[in-house]
Amino acid sequence: MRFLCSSTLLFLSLLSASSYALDKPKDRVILTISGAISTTNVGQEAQFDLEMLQALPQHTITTHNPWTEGEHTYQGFSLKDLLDSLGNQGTLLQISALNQYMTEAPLKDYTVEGAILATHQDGKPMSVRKLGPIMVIYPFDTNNDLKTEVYYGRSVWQVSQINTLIITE
Ligand SMILES: Nc1nc2c(c(=O)[nH]1)N[C@H]1C(S)=C(S)[C@@H](COP(=O)(O)O)O[C@H]1N2
Ligand SMILES: [Mo]
Repeated sequence: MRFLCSSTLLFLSLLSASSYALDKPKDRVILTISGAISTTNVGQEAQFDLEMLQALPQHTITTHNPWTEGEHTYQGFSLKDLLDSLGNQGTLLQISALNQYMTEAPLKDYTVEGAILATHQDGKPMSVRKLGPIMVIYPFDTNNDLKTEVYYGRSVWQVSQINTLIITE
């Protein structure tokens, strides 16, 4: 009996350790996170399909931006919410796009500056042709300080991969 109990407990704790990890994506993977994270679902990475990203708290920003005509409402998630759920320790992000563009941005941009990772424009999923499936959107219309090359350069569209780095100063 004692053996049964302890082996059952061992089994349950192994089960919870492995199932604590993220679900695996069921659909096309649109975002892969790597680097200083502790929760993964495929090898050392955390991979997400659109449905998994839509399960995160959603935020909207209504703004113009230099790459699209007119004002639009962008909906998506906060990168901080996503990274917190993965046990992230990194403070610097390397954000890569489908066209191999890569830039670095501090995680602070997603808290202090209020950027979101948009998956929807005016309620519709963003196609690759419309700079999707994921685009970094800053609230340009409510903060003129964002209208600089620094933030334009961090406005990555067609985002596909994010690596997080621990930077010690
Ligand atoms: N996917 C992707 N996003 C990108 C870029 C890019 O080449 N690919 N260029 C960045 C840079 S450096 C700037 S300044 C702005 C503006 O690019 P544009 O002047 O080519 O429109 O988009 C940023 N986002
Ligand atoms: Mo740029």
